Amino acid sequence: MSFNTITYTVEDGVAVVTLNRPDRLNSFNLEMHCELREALKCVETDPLVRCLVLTGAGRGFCAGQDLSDRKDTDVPDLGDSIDKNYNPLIRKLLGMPKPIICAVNGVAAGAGASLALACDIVVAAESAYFVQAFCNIGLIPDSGSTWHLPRAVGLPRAKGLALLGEKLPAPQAEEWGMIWKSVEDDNLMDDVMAMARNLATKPTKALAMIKAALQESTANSYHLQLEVEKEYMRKAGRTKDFREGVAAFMEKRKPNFTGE
Ligand code: T3D
Repeated sequence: MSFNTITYTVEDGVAVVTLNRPDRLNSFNLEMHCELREALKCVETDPLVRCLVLTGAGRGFCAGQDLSDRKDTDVPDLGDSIDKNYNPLIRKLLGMPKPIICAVNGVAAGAGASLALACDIVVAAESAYFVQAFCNIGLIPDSGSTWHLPRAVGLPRAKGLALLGEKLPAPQAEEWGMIWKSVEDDNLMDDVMAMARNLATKPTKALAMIKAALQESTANSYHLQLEVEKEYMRKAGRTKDFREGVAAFMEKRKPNFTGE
């Protein structure tokens, strides 16, 4: 599949989407939004894809909105931009019925940081950092950051990050529980791809239900969540992969999950 602002490859059940505007630190323009939407549709519908890796080309992961597209507009309707592009993107990631690993190869700023936080597992290079850059240009955190940040790091740290707009180095983001882990720069893609290939061999439908149940828990009472678990458990019990998992356990062999 050929794109201008991203690359898209599939191998061993893993789709890799690379944001590819390195001279602008992979910041978003409209074309990148459109192409990413297209790629995510492929990830969702291609049964051969069972895990997505999202990363960036060059020295940055993503610097959020391309600000050169905003410089000539006096009073832009940014709500419209959020409504048409950023919110649908974040909703697509949250609802993706397959696990998503974000390989943060360098700076993740503005909506780029929000994008990373909307993925399921974030692995960052040690030299990478996160910046809630919005306050530095008179904006507010978007693309789910005001929701994800306080839940990930607690309100006091979320406020510090969002109000100060300072760099949060990847190792500290790991220490604060904002990301899964930081790894040596040279190991980032090897570690991420090993994790992705492993996830692509797991029972994909159960993983999708795990994502959904955890997501739903944030809005539910404890008792309601027990009901949510019951319903997903019912569905999981009807999958082919569950039968395979039990059979493999009983036969003392490795399961061969097909994602069905
Ligand atoms: O507008 C809407 O639709 C609403 C939604 C908004 C969502 C948002 O994301 S708002 C936040 C937008 N992003 C930012 O404010 C971040 C701006 N960038 C920076 O603060 C810094 O570039 C970084 C902290 C990310 C990295 O700093 P540094 O020193 O490593 O790199 P640099 O020299 O600043 O940037 C390198 C190049 O990338 C440079 O271009 P040049 O001079 O080499 O030609 C720079 O202009 C360009 N670049 C970086 N970020 C952006 C960008 N160009 C356009 N837009 C960017 N966001």
